[in-house]
Amino acid sequence: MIVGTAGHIDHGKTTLVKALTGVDTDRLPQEKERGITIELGYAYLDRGPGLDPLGFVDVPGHERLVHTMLAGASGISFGMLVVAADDGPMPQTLEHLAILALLGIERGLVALSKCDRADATQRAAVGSAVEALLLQAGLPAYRVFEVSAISGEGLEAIRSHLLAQASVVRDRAAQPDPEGSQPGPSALDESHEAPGASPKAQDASHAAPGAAAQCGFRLAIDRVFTLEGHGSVAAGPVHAGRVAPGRLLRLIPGDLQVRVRSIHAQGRAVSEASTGQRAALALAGLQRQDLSRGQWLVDPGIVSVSDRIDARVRLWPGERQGLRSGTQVHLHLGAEAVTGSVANLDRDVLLPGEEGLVQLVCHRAIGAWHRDRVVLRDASASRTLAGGIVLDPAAPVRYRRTAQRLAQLRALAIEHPGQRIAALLESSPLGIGAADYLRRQAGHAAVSSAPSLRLGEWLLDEQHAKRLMAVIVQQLEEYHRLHPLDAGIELQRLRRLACPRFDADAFRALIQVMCARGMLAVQGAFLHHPEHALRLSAREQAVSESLAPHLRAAGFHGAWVRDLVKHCRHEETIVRATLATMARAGQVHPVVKDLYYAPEVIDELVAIALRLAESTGERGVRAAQYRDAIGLGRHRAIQILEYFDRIGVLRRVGDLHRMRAESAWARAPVTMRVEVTER
Ligand SMILES: Nc1nc2c(ncn2[C@@H]2O[C@H](COP(=O)(O)OP(=O)(O)OP(=O)(O)O)[C@@H](O)[C@H]2O)c(=O)[nH]1
Ligand SMILES: [Mg+2]
Repeated sequence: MIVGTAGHIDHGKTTLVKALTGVDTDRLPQEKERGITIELGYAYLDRGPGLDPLGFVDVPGHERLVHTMLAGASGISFGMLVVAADDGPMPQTLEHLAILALLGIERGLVALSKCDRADATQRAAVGSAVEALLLQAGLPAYRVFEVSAISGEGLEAIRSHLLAQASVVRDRAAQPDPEGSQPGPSALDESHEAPGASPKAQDASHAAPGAAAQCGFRLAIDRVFTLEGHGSVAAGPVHAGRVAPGRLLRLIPGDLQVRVRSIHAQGRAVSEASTGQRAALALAGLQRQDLSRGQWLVDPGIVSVSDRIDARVRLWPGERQGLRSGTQVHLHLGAEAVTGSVANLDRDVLLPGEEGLVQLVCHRAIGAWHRDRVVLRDASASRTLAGGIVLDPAAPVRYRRTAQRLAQLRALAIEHPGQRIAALLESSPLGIGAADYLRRQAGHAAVSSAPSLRLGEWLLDEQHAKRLMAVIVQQLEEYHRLHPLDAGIELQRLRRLACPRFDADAFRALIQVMCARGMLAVQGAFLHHPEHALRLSAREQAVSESLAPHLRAAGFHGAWVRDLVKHCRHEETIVRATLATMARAGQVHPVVKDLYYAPEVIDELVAIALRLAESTGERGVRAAQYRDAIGLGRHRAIQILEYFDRIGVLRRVGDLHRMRAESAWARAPVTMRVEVTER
């Protein structure tokens, strides 16, 4: 558990932390000189053998340092508001209390400090004023303790309350250390280290630590320093997951990959740090200037960086005016602070005390994940306005206020992971990418339980899948109606006609499902309706049998209709009709008008073209090359290549006929590698 102080300047936060832990967290010379806290301070309280120490983050109370207070408070799991009994609630008492409430720090206490300076009447008056504020802020669980750092009154009560609270959250450090590293202060210990940075910790520790520890690791950097023998060190609260020395992490924003050399967690050397702890990671191959407060160290699998964040926020009830679109704000998320603006999504004005959906447009990209806490302060950074949770860290620029988009955001607000994905899929007619979804959720989500079709990496709600399939079939029938002599339509062309905004890979997988369900059929490179007339009449069958040997014998040269008529001695009209039906059925290939090739000959010609294309760096074939390879004239080589372009085997780019990545010939739908599981 990490306890964070809060409260007005000079009310005794640092003194209280020192009285509880023995550590003076004001380390900087300027702090000592001026007697005020400027940077975040850290201390740990030992809880006995085998137990994770209790962490403290001490914040400044100065009105100009609220951004520092926020960087610290966003990483804590327990709030300790300090209110001087002689002074009573003051402006930053109120603002810090609002911040604790907006950050969702529901567990905490209030220390009524300097009680040696207030008589019973005054204590009682300040006590009831504080109780009223707690109720207003929606933090009724905060217990009030009267203390004095001078007389020692009330200190023991606070200490034992904190220790009891810490054991409510199952203590991960209680488990034996697999690598047997020795606890105890060392060079990486933040409370022994000197200048240059700041701290914070948070939100994952609000949830059951066990659950969060399973997700992708991420640490919000609130403090950076260099240490002899260790190199650059980044410290901050572990929001989720766990980390061990040797692990590769990504530093974001930015694209540096770093390796963890060694770890301190809760003030001691460890072989692993996990959710809810403060950790200091020594990083290999980094300069100190590569690191700054506000960045994140994360598992490469959950990198999520964005300058556009959709969130649900509550405007603080104490605000006088509503929040309008276009309002300039300071946005605080994790240890990061960035300027930006607000756009209301579900109303024109968000009124004080109301909760609404907003898009936060940041002036630069930051790391952000689903359910991260955000706090908004006004443009001059003098007031805390609003706070809430991130719903979509990679929000769209367009269609951001449509009914469908708002339904998606409401789905993302659902707490239960299974219900959340189900509702999201229901409000996403074109489905969602599972990998993207998991990354934005920082790996903490259930996609397996969703009642959906899984199309490779794509998830599609069953009802939407049915609708999409109906549109595809309808488009295909329309195509057959307009082009009755075509065997069918090429895969991606059908996608462009039926659902151009649908993911191309997911479409391929959906077509495979439809083929498996008998809704579509595949013939060579083409899709067709299973009932698209492909059967030859008895007479045509007889004609086709007499044509077959001649077609095969014609080989690479192909057979002209007039020669076929001569050979088989049927009437020209019936020969032509038979060839047209055979072409639709994929039994002959009309390379140019009146010139037909047998399918096995075409297979061989395709194989030669693909082999040539694969052997060149440009993955394509030129007419001259192909002419030499098949031993025919240049003119015929071009005709054949152009036929391959038409049926989607190749694609012409200038003089080159390139292999198609999505060629149905190379990867016919029936043999597609996309995994399909139906649930
Ligand atoms: N009499 C009395 N004085 C106290 C008590 N606690 C703190 N003080 C004094 O109040 C002054 C301010 O204490 P700090 O602990 O620095 O206050 P702070 O809240 O940390 O101040 P900032 O960090 O600058 O916001 C110091 O001179 C302390 O000695 C107390 O319980 N009784
Ligand atoms: Mg202080």
